Amino acid sequence: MKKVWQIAATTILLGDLTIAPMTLPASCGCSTTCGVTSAHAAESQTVDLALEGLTCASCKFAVKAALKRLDGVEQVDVNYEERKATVVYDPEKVTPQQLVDAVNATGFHAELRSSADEK
Ligand SMILES: [Cu+2]
Repeated sequence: MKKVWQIAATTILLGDLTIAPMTLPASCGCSTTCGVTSAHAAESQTVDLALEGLTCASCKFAVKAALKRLDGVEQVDVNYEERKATVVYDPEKVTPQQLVDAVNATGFHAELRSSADEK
């Protein structure tokens, strides 16, 4: 009976890993903090962008589309009233500066806002 439970636990653990355990340490830059068993899908970060140039409520869809087009962007929320975009992204694929550049390329203006101390 005990053995059955152990097998089940091992299966669940492997199921959480999106990258094979063998390849993880090589591509992982944070082995000291996360260890090999942590799933790297959970490493997403959130950043807030202050937006300028939005003239109507539908401008936010243009900003949102520009951000979503980037590889590594997982979630985008644009708040027209607050002139703010909240972006969940994979820091291994895209940088906050690239997010800003993508918005600026559409004709709007974005600036990084520190969201770390708002948590
Ligand atoms: Cu508009």
